[in-house]
Amino acid sequence: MHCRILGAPVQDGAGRKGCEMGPSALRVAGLVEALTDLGHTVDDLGTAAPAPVAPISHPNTALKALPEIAAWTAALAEASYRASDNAMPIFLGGDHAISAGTLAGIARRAAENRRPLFVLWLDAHTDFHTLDSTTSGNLHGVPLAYATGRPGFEGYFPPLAAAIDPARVCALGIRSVDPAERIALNEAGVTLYDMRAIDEHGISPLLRAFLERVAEAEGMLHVSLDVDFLDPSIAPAVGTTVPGGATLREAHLVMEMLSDSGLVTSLDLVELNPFLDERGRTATLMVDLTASLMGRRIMDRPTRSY
Ligand code: B3U
Ligand code: MN
Ligand code: MN
Repeated sequence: MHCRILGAPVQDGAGRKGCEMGPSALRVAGLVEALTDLGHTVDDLGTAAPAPVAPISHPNTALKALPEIAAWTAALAEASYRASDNAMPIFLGGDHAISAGTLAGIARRAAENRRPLFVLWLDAHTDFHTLDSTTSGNLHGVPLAYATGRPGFEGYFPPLAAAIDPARVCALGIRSVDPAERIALNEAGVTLYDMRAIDEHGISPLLRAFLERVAEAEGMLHVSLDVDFLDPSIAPAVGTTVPGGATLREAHLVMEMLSDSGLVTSLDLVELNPFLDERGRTATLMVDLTASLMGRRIMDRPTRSY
């Protein structure tokens, strides 16, 4: 596969500073080498820059860094649209606010290709707030709402070339949902598998059902991997740790199933805060998970499922 990697050092969307260093840490942890070792070609596009920042005011006074995040969203929407032309883009966050831009650009690409776009959101959170409903004001909590065309972003974030159908979104690993998000998620028809669903059924049948839908529709599939999808005991480098996350084995299994499916067309690696890491272990884990998604296997023969 031909991969294009793009650094998006955004940190103003998160409550704690440090995600700006995420792209560097992922590179230092050997992302490019891991991909080339697997036989992929890699074009490192370097580091994105925000569009010019213009002042914006909004009635929700809790909002933090709205002009900055709007500027990043505009730049990343354009950059991700370009990076997804006949290649698999991998976006290195940066906090999860980068996905407002990456999803907008990928949705435009999918519309142009006349293919439905599906999104797998691997996260403790649903990031389904609008600019009006967020109480923390941290804009890493809004990208999925924006990209699925929820109202309230008009005049603040750039207009969407194409909105993603929320019925084509699957959120997996969820264990922290705010009341306003809960109501909106139910109305929107997002498929949501929380930790209870994972515990009751196992992660693989849940993911398999979603992948079957993507395959059936001949869709494109964007995967957005938030570090806090993982349990904090294995991935401490994130500002918003939530206990009870995916285990190492669950996370690798998800990545291997995604790889087997051959359906993934773009990827975000987000929320890595290297300032909070322990000797690079979270950055290394994110690279290892990416390698599993891109074809690394324990054995070089198909795994039997009985
Ligand atoms: N829903 C909360 C918490 C949160 C969302 N995303 C992260 N944290 N990383 C909020 O602030 O919007
Ligand atoms: Mn997130
Ligand atoms: Mn999260």
